[in-house]
Amino acid sequence: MQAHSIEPAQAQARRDYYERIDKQNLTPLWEVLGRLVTSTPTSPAVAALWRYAEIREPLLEAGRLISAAEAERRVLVLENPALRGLSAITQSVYAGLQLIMPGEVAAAHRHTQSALRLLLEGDGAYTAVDGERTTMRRGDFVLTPGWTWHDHGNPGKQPAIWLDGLDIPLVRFFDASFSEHSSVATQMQAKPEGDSLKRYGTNMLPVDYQPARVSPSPVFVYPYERSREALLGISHGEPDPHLGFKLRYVNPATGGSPMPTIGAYVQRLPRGFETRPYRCTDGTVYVCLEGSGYADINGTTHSFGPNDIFVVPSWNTLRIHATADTHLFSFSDRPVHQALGLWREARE
Ligand code: GTQ
Repeated sequence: MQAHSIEPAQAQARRDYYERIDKQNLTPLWEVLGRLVTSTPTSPAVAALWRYAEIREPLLEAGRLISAAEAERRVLVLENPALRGLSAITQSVYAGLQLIMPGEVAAAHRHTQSALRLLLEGDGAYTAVDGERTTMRRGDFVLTPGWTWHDHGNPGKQPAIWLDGLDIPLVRFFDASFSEHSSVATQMQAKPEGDSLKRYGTNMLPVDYQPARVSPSPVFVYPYERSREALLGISHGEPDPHLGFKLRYVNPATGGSPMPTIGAYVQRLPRGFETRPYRCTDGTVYVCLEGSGYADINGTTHSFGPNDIFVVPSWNTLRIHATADTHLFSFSDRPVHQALGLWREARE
């Protein structure tokens, strides 16, 4: 509402009126319109960074306080400091750090929420999706698409820690959560490990395969070894001034995002490179896989190193200064913005 000057009597009459209609669950739009329809996004989320070195010990402590079996999923949720209590790192996206101790399993279940994993430490743990196991190594990006059965385990000797990314807040917004437990803790291995990667992840598809219109990737793992090789292979010539050398993970059968609600990306910033100011509507979670640097988010600088995680809310201005050759994994709800015609970016 524009600032019109009004008589005190008129102001009082309006207040009385608001009070009367309030009892009927009515409210005047003209008092709130400016806050509803903003000229640019005004996310209540704030930028934040979690230093791996500072959260690793508390996470391992959880390993002594509660078993994976008791917890079902032993996870510390990374809550946006401005959205405490909502289990959300942005308005639409959830992130957490999951710990599985040697010999433990996290029992099979499925839910409509889509999930990704990014292994940070403890090579040798696995995630099984619909009867196929994937052994994870650091930096591997693993999918558990909505409504797929999944369980995790750690046959190794070291604690396994990975980043979980889910669309929990988005599914909550749509009131569309369904879940169920499996009758078995650990799924039968219906297929040999690597089966889906061979069928769908080598620039070929099963001859009669037809992806559904909205379908997650049939590939459940994007090994870091391959993504890393791709990044190194394209790192010649001039990096994009805003993004460096950046690739997006795709559903190889459609070219779309790995899962309908979650997009994922990996980028390389050469040592000394400084990105130009960049904004986009998809609030994004970043994880440093290699290197180090400074993320300047809306004018506040956060230093980061390996395994550190930071969040850049919608329409915050991001600049990254790499102080070593740096690889950043990131994920967001960009596919949803794009499907709904809402996605925007601005490059200065
Ligand atoms: O591993 O299935 O961080 O269901 C949150 C919910 C992980 C999982 C989370 C989950 C999972």
